[in-house]
Amino acid sequence: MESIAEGLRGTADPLGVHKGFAAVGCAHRFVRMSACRICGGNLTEYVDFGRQPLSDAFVKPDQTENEFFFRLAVAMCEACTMVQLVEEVPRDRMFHHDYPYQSSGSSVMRKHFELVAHRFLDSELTSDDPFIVEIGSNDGIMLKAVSDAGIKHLGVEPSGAVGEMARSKGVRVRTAFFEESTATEIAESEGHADVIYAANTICHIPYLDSIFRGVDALLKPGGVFVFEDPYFGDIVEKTSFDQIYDEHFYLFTARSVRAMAQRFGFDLVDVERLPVHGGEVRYSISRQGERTPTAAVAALLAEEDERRLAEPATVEAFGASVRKIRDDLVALLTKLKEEGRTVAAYGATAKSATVANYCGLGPELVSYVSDTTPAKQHRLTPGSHIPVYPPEVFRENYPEYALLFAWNHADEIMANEQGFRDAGGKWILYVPEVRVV
Ligand code: JHZ
Ligand code: SAH
Ligand code: ZN
Repeated sequence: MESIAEGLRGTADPLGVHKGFAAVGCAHRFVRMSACRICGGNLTEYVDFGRQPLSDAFVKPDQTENEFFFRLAVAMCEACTMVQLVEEVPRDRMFHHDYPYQSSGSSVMRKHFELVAHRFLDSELTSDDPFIVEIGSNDGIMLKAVSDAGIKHLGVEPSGAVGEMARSKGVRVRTAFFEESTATEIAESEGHADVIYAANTICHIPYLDSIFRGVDALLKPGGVFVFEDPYFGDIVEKTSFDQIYDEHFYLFTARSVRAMAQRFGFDLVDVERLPVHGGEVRYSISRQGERTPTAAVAALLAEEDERRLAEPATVEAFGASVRKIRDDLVALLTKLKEEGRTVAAYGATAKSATVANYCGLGPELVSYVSDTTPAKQHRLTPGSHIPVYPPEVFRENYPEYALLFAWNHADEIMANEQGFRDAGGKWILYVPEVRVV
């Protein structure tokens, strides 16, 4: 894989046809990379976003020299259909003591995770010694309610600063990456878990074989492994290509998750579509034969077949829609600049790294990004070097246009920023298409 990946580095047309490689045994416009990270099957590359920085590496203004870049491109496995990145960023470059993303920055997400906690408390924790483990517990957004209910729990979270925030809310956290050895240690020292839960974390972990062995070591008989992540079906439907960045190594479908679960000795027993983060699916997984899959599993698999979600033509069409959004967005922002309009952005999201770097946006087109996260403020966005300021800067002097990078939180943000609208401000959205509202 490395040699082909190297060969494509610095391509002039990142999303275009790699003509030099078109003869690699296929009729489609793709390059065949080597092996699927899940099953070892052949990978077919479809969409290439070119050179990209770490999406959450907000840089100090005097430290722009040493940024890390990698080639961001998406491939699909010809055997198990898992959609995945072709280059893996080492985990400790992304998730370290100062990892800046704080889950609790959105009131909608706080409510979402409180409901998740209560669902487990109400219907999954039926054993004598209930125990829930969360992988990627971040600032404790979900486990806080479990802790408040007095239920035994443990968050496994490698990023130190957010782990500390969780501890300050009364949540127990082990600062570590979850993998087979961590799970075995937890099982030995704390006992086995009724529920292992992860939100927006499993798709971040390339080594899922180790994760499943760890789940097997840690889960009680009859226990359940539940995870929710961005759904490739929504990404294709909405052309939300900004869900593709370093941290999102996998883009799951029910089909690919079921194949993965079966490969590792588990069954996919339930799926639930979720509206959060632009569209996700919550997958429930149990050891093979322990639970009966719900009708929702069969229904989502059938829907994916009907939509031809795993067909090369679908993924190629997605690539074409991505290029259209890029062209439309660049044209709009260029026009606004020529007209002398003021344009800022809202939400220094990880997602926006792909938008800004793929579309070539910088401070000349978007003067700053407003964001509530202290660890991002007064830094520059990765690769694109747009300054990040606290929302007071936005409110004290509204721009004429605001590019909504946190479009997944649109309802919450637009309600909180009614003053911007009242002052004549307009939002720019680019998912599912570029428009001004
Ligand atoms: P938000 C991160 O993605 C990274 P991002 C990660 N890979 C992932 O999967 C998801 O989270 C879960 C700010 N904000 O949630 C806070 C305001 O300023 O879309 C955040 O910086 N005002 C783990 O970064 C950003 O916007 C507000 O009112 O794409 C939102 O980031 C609100 C609501 C948010 O995730
Ligand atoms: N569950 C929260 C946080 C998502 S952010 C939410 O949905 O909002 C992803 C989190 O996973 C980060 O805090 C990151 O540090 C953590 N993480 C990344 N790799 C991990 C691993 N191997 N084990 C446990 N946590 C991990
Ligand atoms: Zn595969």
